[in-house]
Amino acid sequence: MSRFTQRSGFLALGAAGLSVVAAPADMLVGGPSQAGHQTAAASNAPAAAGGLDRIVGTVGPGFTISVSPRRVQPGTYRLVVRDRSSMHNWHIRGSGVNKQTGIPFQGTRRFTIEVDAGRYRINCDVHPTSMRTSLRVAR
Ligand SMILES: [Cu+2]
Repeated sequence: MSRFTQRSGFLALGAAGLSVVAAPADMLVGGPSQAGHQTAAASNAPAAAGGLDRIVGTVGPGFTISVSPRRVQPGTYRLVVRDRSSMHNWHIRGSGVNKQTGIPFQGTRRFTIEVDAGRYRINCDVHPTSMRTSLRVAR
């Protein structure tokens, strides 16, 4: 719970335009450098407040699970998960990433993820075979 609060604080700073100050040092060294440049957009997708491109995951209210976009380039992203059901969850797993919402949780959760080339599996843990999709990461 405290981790979620910290994330929210980080987002609030980003919305105020202070994301460069708030960015962790490792993003400035190893990331795609979006956080380090205020003037030029480093990627071809629209940047959200905070300087990172967004990946949006949605689950529910029915037996549906999705991610948008379904393909991105390697890099660091703001992941926004809209969990619209108390009987499903949204769970992404792959190289360096393992993020999920709670099954009874309903609402929006935000994460920062760094993805490498490859496929990231997304599913509901209650219905892993019938509710699944994937995110493809490629240059
Ligand atoms: Cu489910």
